[in-house]
Amino acid sequence: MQRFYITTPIYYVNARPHLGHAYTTFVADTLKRFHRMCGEDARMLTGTDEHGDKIVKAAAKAGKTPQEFVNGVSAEYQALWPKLGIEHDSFIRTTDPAHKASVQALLQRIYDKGDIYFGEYGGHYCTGCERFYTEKELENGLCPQHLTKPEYISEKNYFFRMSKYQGWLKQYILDNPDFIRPERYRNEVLAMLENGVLEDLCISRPKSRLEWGIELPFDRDYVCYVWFDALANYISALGWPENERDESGDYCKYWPGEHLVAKDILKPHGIFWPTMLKAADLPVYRHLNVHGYWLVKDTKMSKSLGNVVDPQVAADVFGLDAFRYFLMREMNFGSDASFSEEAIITRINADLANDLGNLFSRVLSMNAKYFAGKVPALGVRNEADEDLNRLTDDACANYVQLFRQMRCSQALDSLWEPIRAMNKYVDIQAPWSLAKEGSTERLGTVLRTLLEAMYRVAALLWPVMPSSSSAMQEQLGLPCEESSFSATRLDELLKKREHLHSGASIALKSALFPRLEMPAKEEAPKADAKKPKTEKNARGAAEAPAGTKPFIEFPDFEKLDLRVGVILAADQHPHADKLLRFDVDMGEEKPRQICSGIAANFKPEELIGKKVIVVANLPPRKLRGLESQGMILTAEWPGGLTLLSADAPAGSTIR
Ligand code: ME8
Repeated sequence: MQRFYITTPIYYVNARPHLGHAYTTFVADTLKRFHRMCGEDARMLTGTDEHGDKIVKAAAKAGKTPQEFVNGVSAEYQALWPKLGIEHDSFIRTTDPAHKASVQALLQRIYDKGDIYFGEYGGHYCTGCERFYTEKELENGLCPQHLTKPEYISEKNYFFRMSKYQGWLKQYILDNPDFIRPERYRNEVLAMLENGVLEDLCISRPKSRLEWGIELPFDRDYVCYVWFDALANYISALGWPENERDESGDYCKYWPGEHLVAKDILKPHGIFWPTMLKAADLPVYRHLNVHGYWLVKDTKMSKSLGNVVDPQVAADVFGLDAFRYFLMREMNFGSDASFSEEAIITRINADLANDLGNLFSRVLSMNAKYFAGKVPALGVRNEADEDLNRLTDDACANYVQLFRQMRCSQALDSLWEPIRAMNKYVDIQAPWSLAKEGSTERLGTVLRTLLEAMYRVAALLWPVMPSSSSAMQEQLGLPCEESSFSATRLDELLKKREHLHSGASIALKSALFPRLEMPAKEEAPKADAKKPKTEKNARGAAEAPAGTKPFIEFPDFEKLDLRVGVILAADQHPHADKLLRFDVDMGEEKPRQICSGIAANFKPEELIGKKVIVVANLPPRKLRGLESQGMILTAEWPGGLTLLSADAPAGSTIR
């Protein structure tokens, strides 16, 4: 029996699960189900990444010990997945004793081979990324991911001789074109390997700086770098190294597996992990499947921007299967996609309520009306019936092939061809006219042709929408039995055109996907008597009242991100009399440094503790040599100036 092992990243426990985490985990669950449906022995792994600096800081902020803190957030992840219908087979935590032992074994093996050495290192360390950056990698001296200034740290550490494997990895990627897919990410990794020499990887942190990690087996004064620890989860979860040579053990059965990640963690998965495996003489993974980001209003989701989508709320509001369908259909695997209420409602109404739901509803109610809910017999088929069957055959075959290539959105698109064609077929064949004419045999053939094609489509949808697919199969009188999944059954779904039994009772009606109401659009402000009259300019566009700046569009206004900040520290700018320098708490990991030209109006010490309003999404810029990461808003009048304020916690959004 073929085996399929799919993994998600193990998520950091410094944040609560959001749409992005749910997406990757849904894809993994869908792929696992897909491979089960194909008759394979499929297994899925997810888990939580619990060591490192970030976690220590988040725990301290929450007033907990790291262990208490990670237990709490990991439990949230573990509780969420079943609620979202996710059926993972194992959940790994990097604080599990078995994982720790496995990481130590991996380190020891590479150390014994001579590929880990002790050396001195100085670098720019970003706590957000938990990694060192070289001068070249920084953008304007800032971490390219977090736009914060890394700390320069120089210390003795252990290094993995990653550079030794640069040539091998490049050749491996060239020889295995879909090792990293889609292609754009393969090219990105190749570019990383081609642009100069790959540096050795610093894989330790001295305990004097960080205790929360796995001890190096060969030096108890150091803990292991989080990425080295985290990546090993993919094999530690299979019981490696104990069962490395045991054919009946999980490691031999399931490794090498398939990884699923977003583009943010391409480098550790595309470079660190295969070289680590190679150094340990272990086989590399089958494929690294890389997807894009879910954006909200074209912006990356982040806690500080307050635009994080809670997957459980979305599943409750839109329905779990509809939410899953939307995510799988809307994101072209590899590219970014936008999440919005409008987008999900539009998609659900068009594809599920109108196309699929409507098809089931009309065909089942006609069958109830004309055949008392019994499956009608097939008569002679005409060209239109054959066309529909051929289209269904092709679409089903494409669906399976596209799924195997991780092209889930295109796979679903392909399956919607027969669904739309069936709705057209109903319109053209007009069963109601056949009934009126008394053409019972032809009426039966039309409905039976539809019911059969509906069954094949419904059954194939199981990996994406398990409950709805089961409900549809049940309505057609053939309940979905997971125990019957096999390669033969899949082959039948792809090729066999008759599955239902003539005369069997099927559902009399179906109401699967209710249409959703689009939320009322925010109305453009109506010009009324109290508001200043607007003038039209030469092109007929409205002009702003005299004395104000020209009108802007509402979407332009929406781009502004205004936040409440609390001034933690204030002092005179060292090189500019007019500027004050502040540390402002914006509810983020670190306070922001902001410079503001208000030295003539305030003494620095009188502003400490003051709540201010900050434009939070201006790009950082240097003001007389100091970087300013935002702008504090003021109200001004002739001869006076004050700071805008709001009585709300740091980080609150202003709308
Ligand atoms: O990176 N859109 O954990 P993490 C799509 N612990 N997917 C998103 C997303 C978004 N906006 N945001 C997050 C780590 N994800 C490490 C991984 S693995 C050995 C260690 C998903 O909690 C996506 O899968 O930051 C991304 O790769 C992952 O969450 C990052 O999760």
